[in-house]
Amino acid sequence: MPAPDGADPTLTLPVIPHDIAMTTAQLFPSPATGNLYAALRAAFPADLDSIAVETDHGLHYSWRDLERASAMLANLLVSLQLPDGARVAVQVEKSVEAMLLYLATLRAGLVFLPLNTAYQSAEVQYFIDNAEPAAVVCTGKNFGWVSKIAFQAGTRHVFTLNDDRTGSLLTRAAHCADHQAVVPRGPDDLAAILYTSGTTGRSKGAMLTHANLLSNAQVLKTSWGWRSAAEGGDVLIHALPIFHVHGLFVAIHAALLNGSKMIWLAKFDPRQVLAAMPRATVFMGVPTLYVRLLAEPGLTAEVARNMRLFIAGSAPLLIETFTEWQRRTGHTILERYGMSETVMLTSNPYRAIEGERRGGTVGRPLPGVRLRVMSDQGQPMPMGETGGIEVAGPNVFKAYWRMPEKTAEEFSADGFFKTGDVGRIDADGYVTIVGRSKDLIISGGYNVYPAEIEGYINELAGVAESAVIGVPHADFGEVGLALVIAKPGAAPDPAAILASLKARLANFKVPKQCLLVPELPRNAMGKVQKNLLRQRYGAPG
Ligand code: MCA
Ligand code: AMP
Repeated sequence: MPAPDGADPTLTLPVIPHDIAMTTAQLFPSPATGNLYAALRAAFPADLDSIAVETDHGLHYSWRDLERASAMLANLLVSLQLPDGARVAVQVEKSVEAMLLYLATLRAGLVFLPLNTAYQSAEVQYFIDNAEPAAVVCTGKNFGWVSKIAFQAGTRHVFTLNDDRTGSLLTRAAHCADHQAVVPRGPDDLAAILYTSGTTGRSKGAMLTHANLLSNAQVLKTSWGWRSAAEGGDVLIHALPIFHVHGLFVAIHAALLNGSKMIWLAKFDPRQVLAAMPRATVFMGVPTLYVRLLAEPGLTAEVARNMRLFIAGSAPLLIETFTEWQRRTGHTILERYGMSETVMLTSNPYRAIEGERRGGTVGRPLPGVRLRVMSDQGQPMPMGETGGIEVAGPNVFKAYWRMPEKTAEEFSADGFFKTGDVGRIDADGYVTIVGRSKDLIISGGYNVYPAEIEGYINELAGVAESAVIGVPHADFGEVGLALVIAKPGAAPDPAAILASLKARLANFKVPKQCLLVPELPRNAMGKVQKNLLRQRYGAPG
């Protein structure tokens, strides 16, 4: 239906005059090349002995190392004779070997399921019970409890992998051949499942296909002007965790698909990033990383002189951070927007000819992405007006794992995915995200669903009910604040509430503060009015 002002609310802007909105058929000329790994491998440089990854521990991995080691790991996985579509769940610390395990899972035609290392047993139990992985890889120190959960759920194979290149996975793979024929996969075959927390507390597994991931990687490679070796090449500073979309797909795919070296940091450390900058050209980070880099006196235009591009996303980048970064380094951060269900959706322009990088916006829909803004009643909103953001494109996931009702609920009748983000599109196509209809806190780039935390708090002795809200925070952007109503006659201790959450939940989910309150404001339907709570308690922290 046309928007009231006659403008087409569905934007697929041909802003970049390149042939990058490739069709699936172009990306996958034959079924044998349908495997994402095959496309990544095809982009390795001719000189396989050149360095692909350099770590903060002084290790160097050549492209040949990546090819051989991922073949060995893939051969190990293939030798397990797992059925088609089998899941490999992985909860390990960041290491190059963990990335190789991801590549090996693709090569073996299996489905990669990464898990945040902060998750504790109840959280891991949920994912394993829900996904029923055929193989689980965990750290040696967690083997006791993870293997117990996995074996109880019917998993037959549990391996260990530590961040110092030890563990049963590597020991077993060492006996495998270092050549492997990539298992053919079609574009619609599953490559990964990424769990995103659910608003009701139940996490949903977003099923991403080889085509979802490769089409997005191709678009980003061109949109962000990754330079070929002949143009001087690129070097990426990889400082993000590799169990979420940003570090695992956006960063790793971009570097591999461009045959670009990565400077691999096991953990984000602003000083290590600054030390790497003179030898690098691209950096990707969540806003907290930029805030922490700005706190370093060593961040100067001189140290960033060799850099070509700074990319931010996963959470809103404050305009102050955007402006201050420009002032300190002379570089304009490129902000983009995406989701686990969709990989990347929009991006500010890379090239000046395509427009300015506009702070406070997430740029325009990427080539191939259709993005529209809808009213609560499912009608297109006029240009410039605010509504729910819906998207479609080759990057949008297939379905939620074993949740057909949820999948149906979150897609419109004409196939658009309802993101739960609220925003508007300007006349020149820039998208601004102004809020979320989903009750979600994004803290330091990690998503925290209040419903899940409230569920835990409400079970504690002396608690009648609770509401968790996000409040501004200088470092993490937003953090959780728990507001708790005591049962009559009870006086639960806020510090004890936080301590018991910490014992059971991933640490980043634990609210930073807990207050006892006499009541929670409710609307006529009896629903807690979190907007009022945010107004009352949301002074910047
Ligand atoms: C750590 N802490 C946090 C967070 N991280 N609290 C709230 N939010 C956080 N994100 C707390 C811990 O609970 C702990 O508190 C204390 O900080 C120190 O923990 P540590 O792990 O040492 O923290 P850190 O190393 O300083 O980590 C901060 C970080 C990290 C580097 C900003 O959170 C991070 O890597 N964030 C990036 C997340 C990311 O990659 N997101 C992309 C998602 P205590 O001691 O009290 O327990 S992908 C995505 O969103 C999409 C789709 C997209 O668009 O990209
Ligand atoms: P995830 O659960 O990791 O898939 O998180 C996806 C959510 O992160 C999106 O729905 C947005 O709410 C948020 N997000 C990602 N990038 C941005 C951005 N640049 N600005 C604002 N929010 C963002």
